[in-house]
Amino acid sequence: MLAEIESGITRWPVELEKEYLAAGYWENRSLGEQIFAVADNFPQRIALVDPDHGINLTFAQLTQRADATAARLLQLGFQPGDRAIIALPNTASFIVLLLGMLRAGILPVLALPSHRHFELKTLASSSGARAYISADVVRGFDHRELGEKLSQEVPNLEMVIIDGDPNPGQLNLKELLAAPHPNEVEPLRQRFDALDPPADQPALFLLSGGTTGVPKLIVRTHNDYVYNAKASLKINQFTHQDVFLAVMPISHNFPLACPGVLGALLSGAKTVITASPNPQKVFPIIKKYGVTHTALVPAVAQSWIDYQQQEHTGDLTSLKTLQVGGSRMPDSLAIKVNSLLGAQLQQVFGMAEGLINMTRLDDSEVVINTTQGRPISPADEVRVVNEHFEDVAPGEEGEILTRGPYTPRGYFANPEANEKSFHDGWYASGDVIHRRPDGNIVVHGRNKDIINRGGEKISAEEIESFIYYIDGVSRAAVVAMSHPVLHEDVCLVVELSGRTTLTVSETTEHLDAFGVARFKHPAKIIVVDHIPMTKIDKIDKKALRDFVAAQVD
Ligand code: OOB
Repeated sequence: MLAEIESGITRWPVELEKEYLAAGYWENRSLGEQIFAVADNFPQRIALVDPDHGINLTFAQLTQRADATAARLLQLGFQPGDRAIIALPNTASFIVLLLGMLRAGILPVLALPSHRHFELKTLASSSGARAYISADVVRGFDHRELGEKLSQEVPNLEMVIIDGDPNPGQLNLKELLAAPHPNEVEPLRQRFDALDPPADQPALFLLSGGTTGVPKLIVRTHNDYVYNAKASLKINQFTHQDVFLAVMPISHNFPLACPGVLGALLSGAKTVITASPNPQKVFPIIKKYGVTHTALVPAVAQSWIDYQQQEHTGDLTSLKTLQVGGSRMPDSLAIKVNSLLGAQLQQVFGMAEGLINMTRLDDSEVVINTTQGRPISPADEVRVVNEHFEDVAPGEEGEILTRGPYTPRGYFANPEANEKSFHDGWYASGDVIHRRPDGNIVVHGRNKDIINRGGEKISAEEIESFIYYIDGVSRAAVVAMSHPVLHEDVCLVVELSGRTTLTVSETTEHLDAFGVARFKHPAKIIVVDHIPMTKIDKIDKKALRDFVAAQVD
């Protein structure tokens, strides 16, 4: 059934697959089946709360809706193995849909509502998705129109499914997600229990925060992704009495599966899902629902701490663990978490490509506040290497390589990217780290040409390629500049000929015309006579970053 995509997938070596199974890291049970088995133990417990839309679903209601959704999707003509892009904001609908797709064996491609025409067109083509699923209007942007355009341009994208008010010819997500008639519940359950997809097959596609112009797809199998969530759960001592708050976009691996929403579902715990991380909105939600765990990027953690420091109004007593990751948390911020938010900090250094590192809850303060933790699985392998892929001496700085039971061996159908990022099965994330004698990792920087804007990764090359279309730009370089809240933002340095200025509003207009997501647009432009070059005539990004830092600070 999955023959069409099988050729794009790099599997683990067969011997290793056997080892992971024998050791119990892989359980040979699908994600949907495992969540349903847990739900059977807690049918009347609340699984999902969406305070933005007044939705409360018990585990029984959630699983029943998921099966009904699965049936309606198949009725529309989807087949197991088909792909569909989800670009929904954080809502209960997203989770019901995700579970429904897992039950039907339809593979979600997890995009963001901030993605625009450029990203989505590329994704729709590379994934072969048959549908684009989004909300009608998000932050003033009309996704129905975008969906129409995409479906006209990409032949495989036949359906546009809208949460809200669809345009003519588009489908209404709410109708797909509605509860089944009571008579249908049992037959649907039996039907989809029987259709359970093999656990060594793909469950979903994540996007890589990668360095090249084309968003790369990461295939996560049921076996590896269940383990991702369960290994994270084990370290977090998360139980069915805990409450997880999903506040960062759940298309990201971190709030989805580390342990995140999937971990909460697999524990029989409650998930509260909301779209805005604004502390004024979120703090009352934490209090009302007794949230115990959440996952944030440092920029959001900082906004919570600042707010609490200024307003002293948040009752966060229920909060036990605050996970922070996605970009390097400054040590100076880490030390404030416990005293100001009253929660134990857990630093998380992870990647959609697999490897997750976490500080442990009982680690010393020094470890928790100054390191990014250690791998969550005993089967994770980590090397620290120099530019020739030779191991550096213990404790020395180098680039991290990793492989393991939840780190796939290649991107989907992208031999060029695999050549660059995978070496003999080892994934090279491009992060520069050192490992302390106790095994904890400290992230120092990176050898990859990206900007990490508050946790969202932006490829410099991608933005540069669009800037070159602007008349009068003779050379362009995109680099990170420091930002007080996001820690990094996008700075464009240009050499011009035939024009003397280039403004941010001009580049915004230009990038909008290409349909490039707004979060990737330059926030500052510096015009120079000469962009520094290396001896081999490449742009010297390091010198440029130093130059920009001197200009901006
Ligand atoms: C998470 O995943 P991605 O795929 O969006 O980004 C991965 C990259 C890493 O290679 C690294 O460059 C950076 O994000 N990163 C960190 C970090 N956590 C991620 N850099 C420094 N310190 C950290 N704590 O960002 C992600 C996935 C799962 C869990 C957590 C984060």
